Amino acid sequence: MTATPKPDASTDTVYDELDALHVGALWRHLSNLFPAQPPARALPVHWDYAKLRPYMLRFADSLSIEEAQRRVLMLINPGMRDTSATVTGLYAGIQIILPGEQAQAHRHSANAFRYIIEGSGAYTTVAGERVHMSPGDLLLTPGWQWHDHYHEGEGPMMWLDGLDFPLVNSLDTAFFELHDQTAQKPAVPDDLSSLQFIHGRLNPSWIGERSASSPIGKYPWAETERAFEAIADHATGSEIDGISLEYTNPWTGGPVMPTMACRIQRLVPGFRGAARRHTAATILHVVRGQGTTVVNDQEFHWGDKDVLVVPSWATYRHVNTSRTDDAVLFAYSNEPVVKALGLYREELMR
Ligand code: GTQ
Repeated sequence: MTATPKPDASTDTVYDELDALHVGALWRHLSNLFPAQPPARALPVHWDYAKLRPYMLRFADSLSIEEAQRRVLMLINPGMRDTSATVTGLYAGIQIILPGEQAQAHRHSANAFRYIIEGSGAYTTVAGERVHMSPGDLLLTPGWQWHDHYHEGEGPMMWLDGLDFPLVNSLDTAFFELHDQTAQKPAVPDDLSSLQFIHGRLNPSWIGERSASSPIGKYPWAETERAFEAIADHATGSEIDGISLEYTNPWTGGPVMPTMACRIQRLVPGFRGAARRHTAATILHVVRGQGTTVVNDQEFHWGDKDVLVVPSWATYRHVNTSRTDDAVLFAYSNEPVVKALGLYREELMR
């Protein structure tokens, strides 16, 4: 007895009929939906700051801050154009503001920070606190806090914006509001949160409210430098990331925001890092120095102020190519999200 042959599913219209019913057949999607390893959606990318800077200045000349609201060039990963992400869950942009310009007050549910690249004399007002900016400072704007920027100094001021909007948007949790005033009125003394909280392990005990994000408006470069100088060459640091220090939330000792961890890394002259991969996605900004980062066998040669992306599960290692000068990298990642969800894995490559 011969078995009746099954109808050839691929030649009839059954899948179109299912599609119209909003139904899919798992057997046709199994390997896409359950890849053996994280698919490389985000590509490793390097942005040369020297190439971007002329465009920043050109738009500063030709586009008013009122028109733009924020004058920012977005660093978009070629593998993630549909979401304007720089890497999974994260975004980086370069913002420029000129003397006398006021960037409109607004707020959004996405968390944000700024890492100051060049210029002086601007401040951002975050929830009524004016936070003054200098190169190397890290400024936080946790989700839903009003923020606006003003430049009262001279010359253009530029900084790196880091936001988690690709994650927030993917969760359909994005909200946005314009303030009814262009600029917020100061409600507390300038830089109050940094003055109160920055002193090592001394927290102000009278402040009872514990926020999910760090209450510190600014982690000044002077403090970062003081830490590096104190550690000096007494410690060798991590074999992968060098003398890597994490900016912390004083309430928890953990990451500065629930979705983003921020670090600063000093790679000593001639540093050759060990190779590793992990499931956190990282964005690196070169504070100063020259080096090479090898990502999945692709070599990226970086210099002052460049930006570089290391996607999830990409193998990477850092080299400081100078024999005389330190390299300093500012790094942020989605590690807190990946760890909170139990999805963190790492592997040291030997
Ligand atoms: O400065 O508030 O790069 O709201 C993207 C969104 C900067 C800002 C960005 C923003 C800002």
